[in-house]
Amino acid sequence: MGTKEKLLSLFEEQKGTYFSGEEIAEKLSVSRTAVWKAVKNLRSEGYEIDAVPNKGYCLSVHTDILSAQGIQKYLNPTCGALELHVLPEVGSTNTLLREKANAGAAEGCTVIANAQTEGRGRMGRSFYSPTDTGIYMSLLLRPAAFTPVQAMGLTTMAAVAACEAIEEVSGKQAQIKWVNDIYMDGKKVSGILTEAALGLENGSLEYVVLGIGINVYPPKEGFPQEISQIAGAIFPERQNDGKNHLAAAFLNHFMEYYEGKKSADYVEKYRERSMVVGKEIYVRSPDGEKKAMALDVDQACYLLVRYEDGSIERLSSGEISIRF
Ligand code: BT5
Repeated sequence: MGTKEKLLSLFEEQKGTYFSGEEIAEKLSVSRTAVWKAVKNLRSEGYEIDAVPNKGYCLSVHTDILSAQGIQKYLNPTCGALELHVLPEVGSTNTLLREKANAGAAEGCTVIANAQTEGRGRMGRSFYSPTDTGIYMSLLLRPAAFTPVQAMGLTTMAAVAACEAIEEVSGKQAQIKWVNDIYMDGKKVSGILTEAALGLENGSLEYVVLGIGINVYPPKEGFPQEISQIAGAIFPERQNDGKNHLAAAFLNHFMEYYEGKKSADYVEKYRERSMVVGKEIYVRSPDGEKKAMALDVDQACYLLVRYEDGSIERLSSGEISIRF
């Protein structure tokens, strides 16, 4: 770690606390000039650092920039093996992590970006990922003992973990629209994209890249028109550590399920938060839309629906819509 990174750790650990230049130099075992340069570099990256004569330097509690140091301070020991790579902007964190996985990256490698230029959704759709207001994160998993079918449960775990993280940090209730969309107050605030790589010879699971995008704050110019009726943000305005805390809370909750440290019944928790069960929905297929009643989400996270002609179908994936 360079001086700038070490200084950021110190500041993030004790946000709002003043440290004299001398104290910092001593703690980091560097010269005062090096401290001054690191402060200057952090400021150029957008960190609000107050400097007061006789008091020293202090990172403002209003600073909310995604960083490994800022996330690390909220992580539980279950996340000990995660290796965080936080970048200002990437095409897609899922694409970058798949490249890393193909090159041999270990389980726990996590790519987090402040913005994406080619954020991806399911089935070739895009995920709007503007700078500074959201979290775009991908986590590499190599669940050796999982079958590809069991790996489908990872999306369910992630959806529950995302709701729990949002509820922990915002104090507000989040809901899940089957399969993988997280809603608050009728607006989509998060989406999950799980991609698996299978071995060519035996079809075994090589790795899973679990990607999640979270709209933490409303984008500065608002959401683009195409999604302005659908998309929402968790907080109306900036919070102290909103993004770093939320990113860590998601990793904490997810890793507890993944490592089996928390009740295995994440499916029950998924059901409790389902916004479709008991509602009239429309099931989309290449032939058009069909009206149905969503009856239940079963143990394998399939959606049970009853059509108007009384027939029942068990959907494993696909598209549904709800008319509010
Ligand atoms: C998803 O797809 O919602 C999964 C999104 C996953 C994004 C993460 S970010 C980190 C990682 N890297 C990636 O490249 N991707 C993952 P889907 O269910 O197909 O929903 C896509 C649809 O949601 C779009 O067609 C829009 O209607 C809507 N949408 C796009 N951007 C949105 C946003 N920021 N917030 C809410 N809705 C959005």
